[in-house]
Amino acid sequence: MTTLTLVQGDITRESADAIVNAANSSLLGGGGVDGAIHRRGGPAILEECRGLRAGHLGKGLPTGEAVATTAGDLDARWVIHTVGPVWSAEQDRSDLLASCYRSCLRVADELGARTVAVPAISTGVYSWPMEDAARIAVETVRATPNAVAEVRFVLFDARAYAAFASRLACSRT
Ligand code: AR6
Repeated sequence: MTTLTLVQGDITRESADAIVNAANSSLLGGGGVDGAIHRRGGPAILEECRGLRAGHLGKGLPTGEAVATTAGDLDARWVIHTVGPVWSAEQDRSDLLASCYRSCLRVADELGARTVAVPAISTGVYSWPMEDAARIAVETVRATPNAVAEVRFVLFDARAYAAFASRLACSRT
């Protein structure tokens, strides 16, 4: 049984078996969580990402999928990189966002990670509305069978924390 927990803060300060990165398909870095992870995690993460791009991920990591690398200097064993969908008002991309969480849990299981810290994927640069993203995140983790003991959502600000807290409360009833 997976326990879902919430903390407000910077995900790069967390201690966990695996830390999820809200990456882009290039796996070569960016802003937001991605920038922070590469800054604090150091060059070993980027080096391994480059290796993935030179190998089986030559075209990049598709949206909704996930892949693990070392966590470098972070207080974790692995970073699990996933690529969220860009929010679209015209097209329902919810399943791709749900797929990010499912893929991360599958990779975490394969690694044997027991604690996983996860950001609110797609809610920054990719503009997904926070309440809807929280609903998808919580529902998907609850509905996905896995061996992870704790999925810890790490929310950057009070608004994101409140959205996840209210969704977590809903799904308990
Ligand atoms: N710790 C926890 N949450 C954070 C942190 C942090 N250090 N920094 C930002 N957030 P984003 P996306 C929150 O933009 O929307 C990058 O350039 C942020 O407030 O990191 O999936 C990638 O390379 C927001 O709620 O990810 C991609 O190109 C959430 O984390 C693109 O952004 C996600 O924001 C991915 O965009």
